[in-house]
Amino acid sequence: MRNRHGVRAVLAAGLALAASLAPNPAAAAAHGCQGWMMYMVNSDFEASADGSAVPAWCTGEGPDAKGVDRGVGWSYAGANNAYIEATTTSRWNALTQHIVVPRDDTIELAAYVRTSSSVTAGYFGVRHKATGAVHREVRFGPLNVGYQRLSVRFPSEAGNDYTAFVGYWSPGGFSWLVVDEVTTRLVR
Ligand SMILES: [Ca+2]
Repeated sequence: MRNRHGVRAVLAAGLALAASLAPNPAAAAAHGCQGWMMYMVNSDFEASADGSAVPAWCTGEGPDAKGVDRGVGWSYAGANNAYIEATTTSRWNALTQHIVVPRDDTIELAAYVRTSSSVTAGYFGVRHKATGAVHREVRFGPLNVGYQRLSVRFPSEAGNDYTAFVGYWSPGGFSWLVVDEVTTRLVR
């Protein structure tokens, strides 16, 4: 298993002049961690000014590091992916984005996720935004043999907002999660 710290050190030392990526207009127009209707904004994490922030996503759940890997070979598709990296805590950390549902329907939320071998309590799904109550979720981990596709289907009610989340309870010590291509679609 590659050491993410090592990869990041190499990046900092040798790729300081990495080519900038094409901006994502949708991400630039978004506020905070707000999606655009039922669609995820910056769903592929290709929009990232410097890797320290995750445009259109909220990173406030949990104390550990979150950001974007830019062009370091960790993505599922494109050049970039988002990451969570914990060192010594045993806390919940997650990336989140709100989904605004235009009508009653069924929506599938999917993502590609990979983790260190120590991650056994990962969760991916949606909450009710207003209450924070989990609406649908799947548990995962470890996903240490490569990216795996996760998905949940949830009934949606017009006028209710939901919060998509992907994260894990850190086992303590060094652990990480990488995620890419977070998408939604109507299920017919
Ligand atoms: Ca990507």
